[in-house]
Amino acid sequence: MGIKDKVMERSIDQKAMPLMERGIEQGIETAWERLEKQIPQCGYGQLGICCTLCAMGPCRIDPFGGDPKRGVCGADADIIVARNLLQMLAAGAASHSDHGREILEVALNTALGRSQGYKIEDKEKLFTLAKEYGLDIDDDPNKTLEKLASAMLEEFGTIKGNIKFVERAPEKRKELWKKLGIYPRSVDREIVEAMHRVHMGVDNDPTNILLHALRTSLSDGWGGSMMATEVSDVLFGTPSVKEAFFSLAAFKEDQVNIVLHGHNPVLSEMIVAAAKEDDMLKLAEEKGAKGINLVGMCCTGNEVLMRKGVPIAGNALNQEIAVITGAVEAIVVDYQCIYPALVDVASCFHTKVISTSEKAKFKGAIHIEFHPEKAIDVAKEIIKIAVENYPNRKPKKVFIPQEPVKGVVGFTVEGIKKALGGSFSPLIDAIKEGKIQGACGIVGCNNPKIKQDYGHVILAKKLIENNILVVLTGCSSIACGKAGLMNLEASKFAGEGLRSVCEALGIPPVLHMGSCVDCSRILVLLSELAKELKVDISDLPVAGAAPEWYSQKAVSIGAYFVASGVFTVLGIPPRILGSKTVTKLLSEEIEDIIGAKFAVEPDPKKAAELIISHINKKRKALNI
Ligand code: SF4
Ligand code: MSK
Repeated sequence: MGIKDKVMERSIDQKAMPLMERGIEQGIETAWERLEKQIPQCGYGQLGICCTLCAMGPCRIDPFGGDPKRGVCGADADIIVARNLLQMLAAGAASHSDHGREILEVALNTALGRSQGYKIEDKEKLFTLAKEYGLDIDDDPNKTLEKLASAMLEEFGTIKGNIKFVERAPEKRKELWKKLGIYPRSVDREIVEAMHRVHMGVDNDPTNILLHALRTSLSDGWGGSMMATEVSDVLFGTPSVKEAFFSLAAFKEDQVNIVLHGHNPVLSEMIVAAAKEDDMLKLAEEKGAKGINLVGMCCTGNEVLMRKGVPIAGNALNQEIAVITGAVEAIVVDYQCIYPALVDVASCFHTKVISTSEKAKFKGAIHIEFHPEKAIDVAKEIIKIAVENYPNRKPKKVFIPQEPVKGVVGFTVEGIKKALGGSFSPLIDAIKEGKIQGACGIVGCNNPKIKQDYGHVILAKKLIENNILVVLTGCSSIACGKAGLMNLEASKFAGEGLRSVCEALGIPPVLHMGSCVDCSRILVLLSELAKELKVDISDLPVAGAAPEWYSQKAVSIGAYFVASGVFTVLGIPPRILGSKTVTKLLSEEIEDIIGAKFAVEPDPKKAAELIISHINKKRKALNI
């Protein structure tokens, strides 16, 4: 197969393709080459029937019903599959929630005057949250922030037995969670208990294991992630609707290019602030650059895109390709979704990889540790390294695609409500009238097993064509942004009803709602709509999808969507097919228990059909 054909098999990202070709020509190994070297991947692993939990193993189960039927301890396929799934989910819930805890720690340090460069950007939200937590509002907002951050931090290990934000769910849903014994108690507790249950000889009932998986995911979605989103809004500002630029064309030939990659906005926000300061700009000028160009990647990119309008280069599979532009002076990483191989690709160019979190170090990277009390100093130190690296750029190696793709981003629950004139009634009316048939949250990652962005973009196009409003987070939103679906003109791809609503409101038919932790915004939106209609979330004509997911966090997101009552379609099969019991439970029986289920459909056109028929079913049940 020729290089062009190979690239077209790998991605639909037009701006990335010429760079991918260059990478192949230059023999630079990326995720696609590494996947090829892994083929065939282990069949036991894919089915989830390999257990490495204890030193009596590793054990594997015969997928055809022969021997071995059990591991050394006696665990069968059902136990092994359920435990593996719970362990994967717990890592995802922990990642989101630990991110949330760090935001709260920065908030607390800011309130106590112990941080550098941070301030309260959204006082109104601070006061609203404080009231929700039953706290008094002080004359000094920092006092209120101190109390709020402390109250939230306490909920990570609280003994009071519940997480405040969970109360935002509709009554019927909460009652169901209580009845099933999966009302999340505290963030850390559910994750620690998950790790306890997967220890050899603890939870050996697959249904019981999966119920705890749902509870753990709820402590993420309605707990750790929601706290991360809300307090990031307080500290850095609640996003507002703004123009945005997507794709690898966001790099600039005559400026110092710095990529902000990972998930947590605490340092990247300070880099955004510091890059505007005179001393940094002067240094760039001294080094022959016309400025400092910050460009986002993955969810750190989404955070600074939504709040500060920083252009975004791409999603997970673009991270290595970005370096191949030869125009990246530094790629600054915090944590999650950062390929360790990034350092190897960077070594082919002048690019410096700078790690910043004490919990996420990379062999071969420069480590400059972030601490909130000297955040601006750290940000400047990092920018300085990048600027000083600018003269090392080799012009012959530089290739930057032209013209970033324009779009509109910055949609929050508050923002959507405001755009609708202060209440969700117009949206509900449009749904009742059938102008909008329903809504779908498309979330999650890239995975080289699926043509990059194809799953996200084709699914989104099919849904809007059928008058289904699409809301997006994470890499999915970046995929649709790069494909031009966030442009106001993208309404032309929407069905007549949805198009008329979008044109009247001046919004695109697919709405960027933020980073992975901001899936919590989707939960709040669903809850508000359900309350307005006086129904449960599971009654709404809505669905979720993760067409190209790869990460443990996506397992947690998918589980809290389903546990919250949202039918969810996955484009990549989870590693559960080695157990008929677990597969049947999650794809069929769970619907009678929790009001929603999972489906697996790698073809986005067929996934759209599943979602459309689900939404029709829900509309019918609601008599609309
Ligand atoms: Fe094998 Fe059981 Fe140990 Fe897993 S927990 S590795 S199945 S002995
Ligand atoms: S960055 S979790 S690859 S969405 Fe949030 Fe993208 Fe998935 Fe990471």
